[in-house]
Amino acid sequence: MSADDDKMLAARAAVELVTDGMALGLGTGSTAVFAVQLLGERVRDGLKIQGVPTSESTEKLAKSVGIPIVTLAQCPRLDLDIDGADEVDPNLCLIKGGGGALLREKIVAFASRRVVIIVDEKKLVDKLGRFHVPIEVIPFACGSIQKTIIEMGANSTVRERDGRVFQTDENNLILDCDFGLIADPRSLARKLSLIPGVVEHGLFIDMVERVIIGSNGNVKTLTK
Ligand code: A5P
Repeated sequence: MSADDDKMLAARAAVELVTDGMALGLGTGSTAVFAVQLLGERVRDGLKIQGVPTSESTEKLAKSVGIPIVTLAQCPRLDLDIDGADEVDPNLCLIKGGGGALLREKIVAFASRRVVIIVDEKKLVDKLGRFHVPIEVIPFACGSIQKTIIEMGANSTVRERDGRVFQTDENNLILDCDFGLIADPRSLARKLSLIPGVVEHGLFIDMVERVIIGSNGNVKTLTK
């Protein structure tokens, strides 16, 4: 079984939770892609849903597979959000943002009654932090935020993609921050949110109802 097979298994289990009439959050990343494709198959078979995509790439994919798209203005509360994650700890706290979509992902998760995370087993960790925490910042504040991160005892790099500075869907920058293993993710999340110019960070605390894990051909579920 490859990681992709396990991602697909987790996505399939999450998509089975979807019923007629639901408004869904559509996540971003390679695992969420499987979920959106599977949802598209069910839509072709007659399932009636609406989706709020968490990125421009997901919006493009969702449209291509026939999922009706709505905005949060049209549909401010969603029934279920299905998304991936970069790390998951035993308390179901997450690091997200490896794909750069953490801001819209967190907004959509917050707007959702249930958040279901789909991962392969490699994403499970005892403590968050080996994956560097992505922080979305407005460009004007980038230098001073990097200095603040250093003063907090961490290092950061401005994310690049294909040799160019990466810009988010909201035209912001991402700082990938190495805090080491994070003893208290809740406290770090609070501190980061207080820094002016930080638009959002990739620590998702107390947002998740369940994590569905594809693991060597089997599906496991973690709930709180
Ligand atoms: C996108 O910004 C991220 O939060 C993704 O959800 C996360 O990086 C997981 O992506 P994969 O499913 O590709 O690992």
